[in-house]
Amino acid sequence: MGVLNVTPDSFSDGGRYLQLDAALRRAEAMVAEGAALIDVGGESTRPGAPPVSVQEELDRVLPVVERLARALPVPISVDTSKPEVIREAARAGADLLNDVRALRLPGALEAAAASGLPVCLMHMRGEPATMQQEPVYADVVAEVHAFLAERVRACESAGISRERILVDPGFGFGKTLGHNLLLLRHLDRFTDLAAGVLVGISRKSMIGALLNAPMDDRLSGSLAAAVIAFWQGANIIRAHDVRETAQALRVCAAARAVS
Ligand code: 9MG
Repeated sequence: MGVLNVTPDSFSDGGRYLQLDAALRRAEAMVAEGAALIDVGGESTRPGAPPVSVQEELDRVLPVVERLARALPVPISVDTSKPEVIREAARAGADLLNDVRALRLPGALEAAAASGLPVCLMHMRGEPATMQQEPVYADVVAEVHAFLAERVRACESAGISRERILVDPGFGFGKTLGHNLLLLRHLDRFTDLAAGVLVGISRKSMIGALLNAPMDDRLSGSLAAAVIAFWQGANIIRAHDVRETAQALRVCAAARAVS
């Protein structure tokens, strides 16, 4: 899954039309590099990132989703928590809803169920602004698993069947480095919950902390984490460096295919 951020700082070269072209070019490049899915997001989930209004998120995301859905041969995922964006993105041609709040905002579950689209439910402790303030768990793997199991049940009650659900432990979302490592080490425990497991570890601060490396020097660490996640049962890896990630995963898949 290639990451396509459509926040103002991601394509800063002019007005919305130029940004649309730039977003399409970036998405096409990721598909050429091996992305099987493109994740479009209009609101940053980085710690401390400012919230975005519904209208602003719609304005950022919808034209891109419409354009990519027509132009690309791969499914388009939309990274959003807002019911209004879920509804409009589905109309615009989105194929997957990726929600870091696991459809907990009022109306989000109903909007997702009505869309008929598959969903990715991610675990996050707190909100992006505060989530990294000393998160505490007695047993992070058990607690994240229980949270995701509850959200899967909520989806099923709302009419979203298990075959349409992916789960994601939410690396870096309200977790210390130790919590993230435990989740990675025991990722296979999450494969019993739904149709698949999605993870996003690419360039995250856990890689930076382990390697003492800035954002632009986290490729090797991100690839190591992607390989571990894949080997532990992850089906979809959300990544910025698509070419390198796809190559690493092809090697893993080949090794797993032989007996
Ligand atoms: C939007 N976004 C940022 N990080 C993410 C992650 O780790 N997983 C998912 N599903 N979405 C993410």
